[in-house]
Amino acid sequence: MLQTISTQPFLDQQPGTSGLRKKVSVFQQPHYLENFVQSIFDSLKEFARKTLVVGGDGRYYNRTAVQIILKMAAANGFGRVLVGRDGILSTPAASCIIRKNQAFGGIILSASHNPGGVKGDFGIKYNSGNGGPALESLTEAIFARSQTIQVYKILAATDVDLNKVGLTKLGEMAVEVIDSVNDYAQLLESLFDCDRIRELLTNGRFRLSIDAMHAVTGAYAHRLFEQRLGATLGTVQKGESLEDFGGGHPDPNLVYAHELVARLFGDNAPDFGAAFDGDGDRNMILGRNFFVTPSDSLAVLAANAKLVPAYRAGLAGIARSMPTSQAADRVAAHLGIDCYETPTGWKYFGNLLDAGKITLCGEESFGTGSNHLREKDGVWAALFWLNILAVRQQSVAAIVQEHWQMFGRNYYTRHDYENLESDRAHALIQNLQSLMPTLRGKQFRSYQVSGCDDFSYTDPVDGSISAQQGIRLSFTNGSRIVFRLSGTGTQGATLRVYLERYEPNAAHHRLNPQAALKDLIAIAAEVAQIHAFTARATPTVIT
Ligand code: VG1
Ligand code: CO
Repeated sequence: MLQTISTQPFLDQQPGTSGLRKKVSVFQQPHYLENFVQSIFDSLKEFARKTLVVGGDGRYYNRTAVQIILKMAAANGFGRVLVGRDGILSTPAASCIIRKNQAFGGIILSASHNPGGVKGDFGIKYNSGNGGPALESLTEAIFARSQTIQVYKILAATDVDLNKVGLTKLGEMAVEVIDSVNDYAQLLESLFDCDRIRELLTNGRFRLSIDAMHAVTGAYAHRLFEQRLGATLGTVQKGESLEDFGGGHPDPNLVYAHELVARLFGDNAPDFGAAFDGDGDRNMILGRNFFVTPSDSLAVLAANAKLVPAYRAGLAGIARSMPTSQAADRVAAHLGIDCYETPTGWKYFGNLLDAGKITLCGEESFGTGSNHLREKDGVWAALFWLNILAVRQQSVAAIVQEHWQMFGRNYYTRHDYENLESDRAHALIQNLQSLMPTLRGKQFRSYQVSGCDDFSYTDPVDGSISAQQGIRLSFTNGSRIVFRLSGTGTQGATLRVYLERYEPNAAHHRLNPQAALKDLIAIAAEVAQIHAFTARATPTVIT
């Protein structure tokens, strides 16, 4: 039975960098999720009888939310929903399913790398028919709608059984429960030289270690690395997906993936390690005793793309988010292709990918991807690296060091000050904005400021403008400091400070990045008065 339920707007439903993310308890308020879902549907046009994809990273509240969304999709007139078994789809798998089935769009339930569980975070976002996150114009329309919403539509029906693959009906709407892994695994296998990767993984010498962090990639990693590519059982650690990620913080970086880091930097370390985040779109790449920064990873993948069957014909172009290091720019210049600089967030790559202007893209925040999907893709990045290793038969460290010799090294680090009082964080940014016009030409230690601006992006495909995307401080020697506030947190504010220095001389390529960037770190603190504004002596996370 179709029900039209009266409701009142919640005023805080503004999507951030990647959808609406809040504490689980916020989503559990009566009507909260329903309001947002109806706001999505009200902002879309002509979807009657079309196909919607639904799935999430399996965190607490995923099951409840999926059932609500199915009943609302039926009540709003979708013809068919494709839903992952048990409501599970990694973010890249959801993107794959939308594209493969030419669906109208999809709803992805995830708060990505944020902790899960009853006390953790939950999130929801809409992806369009290209498989990518909704563009800003749409997320703004959804937010505007959420502020005036009066009613939502839902079918009164019993829950759909999502345990088994197969077809059922919900009112007039078909519900197809699909295997969460198949199509995605097939797509990835079509991109890489799987025979060579299999040879590498089964030669008895090479050792691989994957950390799924008790999040969504467990099933995907078991299937691909162990079952399909022959890695020994046990290669995938923490492969069991848990609603609270085992109490962990499923963020694949040096701080939160410390067990994998300990393994790769310990005695008898494996040759290659990778970890993925809550929803499977982020990756961290490690070699034996070696950490590959995400910015370097993008550059190395681009420089070696021709070793991978799917990219053998070469790259159309590369894009990176603005705070990502300029290592990829050097590869693009070398290859004679364009390099685009976009605001933070994967949605800004979509138009460039759709228009065929780029083939690879990436972010410093452990995100790498290509035109095979419209989301970043953790497992894809690990396979790309394995393909390169299988062909080049060198260690990760040797490949990256050779890369630096050829292109120079972009020393890079990000300092996060998490959970700040929101007013303090905004005051710091406002202060920087007011300083901007005065900084040009100023000398700090051996660094002279060549420019300072608040990054504004004009999309080269649709001409849309996104302003105030982060304050950039550039220096005459090519170094940069970027300041911006996170748009994915659910508590207080997080200040991110991104630091980068270019070092052409190979004799100076073996420094610890924190030491190599010491002066810039001090300049950032001085210019932005970080300690005064945040009342913090040190960052909470350094990556
Ligand atoms: C962060 C990252 C950004 C990434 C976004 C979503 O955003 O910095 O690069 O695209 O998370 O990633 P912010 O606004 O907190 O800096 V995910 O894996 O959370 O979907
Ligand atoms: Co993620």
